[in-house]
Amino acid sequence: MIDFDALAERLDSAACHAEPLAQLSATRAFSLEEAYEIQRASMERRVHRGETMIGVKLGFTSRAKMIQMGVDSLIWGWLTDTMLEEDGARVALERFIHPRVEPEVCYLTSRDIDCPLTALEASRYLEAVAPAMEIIDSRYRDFRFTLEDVIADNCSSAGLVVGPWSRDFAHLRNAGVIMRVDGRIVQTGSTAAILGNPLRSVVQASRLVSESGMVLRAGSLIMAGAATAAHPLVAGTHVHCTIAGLGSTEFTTSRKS
Ligand code: OOG
Ligand code: MG
Repeated sequence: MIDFDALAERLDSAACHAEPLAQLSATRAFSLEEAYEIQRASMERRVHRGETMIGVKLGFTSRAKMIQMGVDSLIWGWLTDTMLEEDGARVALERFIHPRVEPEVCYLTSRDIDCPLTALEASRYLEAVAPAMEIIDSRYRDFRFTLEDVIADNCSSAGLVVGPWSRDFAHLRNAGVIMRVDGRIVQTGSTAAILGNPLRSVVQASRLVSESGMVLRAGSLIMAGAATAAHPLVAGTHVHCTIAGLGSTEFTTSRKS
């Protein structure tokens, strides 16, 4: 039997102390189902500490991300309140191990989701959409992992910044995405890179959450997954992401102390 709590504790402690650890799968292989059990146990630790669940994130919804990380399946994890940064925030990097940033689309739900939705239904469960960036930070050494490892590690979730909300869902099918660091373009792409249309991430989130017997409460965030590969985050820089027709979001990283 796998001791889910013990493995969750190791990942949680790596996150709390910003200390990388070896891939869990190097010691003992485990299945995808077991990986989600470890993820769930690590989320329970966070909730026990007082963190609140604010939504879910999808990962590997774009080819660019799958290629960058060498994996080929959609994954999902949880977002908590301590991960959320204000738009325009100054983000301290000390709490991360080797953070990266990636441009995303974030949805806000208007109703509880407890069953798989079709694309047509999905938009009726949405309140708003916003340009966003995710800060990912693998707890594994060298940012290297198997699919099972990264799922256990709550899909590298570490932070997110969400821009202004709007209700313009339709044109997001193929909107240009530009991410800049200190004014220099570091990634460009299209929201079409996210499952062909980021609304499909809502469909997938509804399926994954309901299949695991959970409910995504009204007012939750759904991070649709990165439109491009991720970019390393360094101290003392300004990071800006624009999605055509939707708006932009930004943050700065504090200088090394
Ligand atoms: C896993 C998380 C993937 C995305 O948007 O595709 C992800 C990772 O790359 O470490 O968040
Ligand atoms: Mg992401």
